[in-house]
Amino acid sequence: MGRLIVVSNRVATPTETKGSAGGLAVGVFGALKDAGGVWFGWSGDVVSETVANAGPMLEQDGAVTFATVGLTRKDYDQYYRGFSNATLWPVFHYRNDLARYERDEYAGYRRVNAWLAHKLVKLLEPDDIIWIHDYHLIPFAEALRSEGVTNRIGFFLHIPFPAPQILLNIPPHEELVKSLSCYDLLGFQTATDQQAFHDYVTRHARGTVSAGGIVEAFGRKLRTGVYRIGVFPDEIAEQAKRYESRQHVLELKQSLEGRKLIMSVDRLDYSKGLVERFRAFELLLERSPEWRGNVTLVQIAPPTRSDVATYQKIRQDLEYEAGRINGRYSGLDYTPIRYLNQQYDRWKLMSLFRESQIGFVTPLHDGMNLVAKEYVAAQNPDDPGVLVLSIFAGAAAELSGAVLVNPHDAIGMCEALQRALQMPLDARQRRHEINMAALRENDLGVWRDSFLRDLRSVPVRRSGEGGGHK
Ligand code: ADQ
Repeated sequence: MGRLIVVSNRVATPTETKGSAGGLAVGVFGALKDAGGVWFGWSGDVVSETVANAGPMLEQDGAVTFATVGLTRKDYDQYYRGFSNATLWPVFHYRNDLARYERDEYAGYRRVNAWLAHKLVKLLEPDDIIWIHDYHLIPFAEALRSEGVTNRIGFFLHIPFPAPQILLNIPPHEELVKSLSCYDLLGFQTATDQQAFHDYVTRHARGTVSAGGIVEAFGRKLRTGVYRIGVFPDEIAEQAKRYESRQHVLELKQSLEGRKLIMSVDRLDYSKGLVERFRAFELLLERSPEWRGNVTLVQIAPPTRSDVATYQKIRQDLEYEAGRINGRYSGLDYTPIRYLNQQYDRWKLMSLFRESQIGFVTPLHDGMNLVAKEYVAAQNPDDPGVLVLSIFAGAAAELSGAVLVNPHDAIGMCEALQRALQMPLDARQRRHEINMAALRENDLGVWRDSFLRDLRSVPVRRSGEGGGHK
């Protein structure tokens, strides 16, 4: 079996892959350790041109090499802050209104992909398989192919793939899909995302799709599949239980003074439906005075991409809403919304989930949403909380034990909160069992192993087939 090469925008450090690191880092690192290989990508540092060109920096941990490069300010601005996060991210989350398109940023995006691919070529061996992650790196395989690389290359998209009419908003949409067709295997989070890609291929690229997700387009043949990213539910359950008697949990319990607790945790991002969530909670207090003083919403949302203008705006909006609602319903000893802009230790978060009666997860669009899965896994089976989940999270397709909501329907969300707050124990336990069974059947290991199994089964190219293949 050949080595595994993983490429992602950011590379976890060897320490982050152990202990309490989040889903992807643990999942991918597990596969890297088994097969041996390289994890390649951006270090997260903005550096001078000389330093950037001197890379990659190599760090060895057993059979795994961590290979990282720094980005220059211009590359960071055009590739990361620009085309990736101000064009692709909003459009792929159906927010054309927040997207911008700048030709020079797109050129920078392609340039950085080509530069990164060139750096990786030197580290490759003939029978390596290569797994590229996410929207920052769509042109990566095309760049590798143009350097003559014939290895098997797979791509997993962590975020939604938009319906064709939405994708058309990005002027070079055809080039992007053409770049995607240079992979051997394309993985999506849900059947809806896969279908959206197929629709583009058949309606806008004169391509064909046949059984088993075989796509022919732009003179190339590739395979698509659905691989739902998961968590390791039993590990989360165990750690959440282990942490439940720690100081932070005791302090939280004491401060709630017997009030019910609704928990929400997200990166501070406009795709996560935070403003809609706050308004639904406000409506609960407005329409059901009996809950005033008796229920608290804890929203944990550390800022991300804070140098992108749209992220500064969502932060301001949310601060305004939290202040407004708290001004309206606080008492001397009661604050309805506790809004915390902080990163928390993973196991600490899980133990807080375990203390709460509701996990309130309401994205407007989300590839999967691991927080929803973590919330379920962290519950105490003897007295589980209820997951109130947006129909627009990929996770909604699997978690049929959740109370599903449309985040654009404030009254509907408010009613769902009421229902969840009053749900009897046996109904909560039944829903929890259904959700846990789904998480166990499709855990993080299944996601990783099925993607890699399918990638390994793709017929290998002959040399000379690197550029366009058929
Ligand atoms: P994200 O948009 O980051 O991921 P999500 O899937 O919820 O969304 O993952 C966030 C992770 O960060 C979770 O593991 C969560 O526990 C952790 N996290 C969030 N806030 C935290 C905090 N304050 N402190 C510590 N940890 C925190 C993208 C896509 C998703 C897709 C994932 C994985 O947008 O749709 O599910 O990738 O494919």
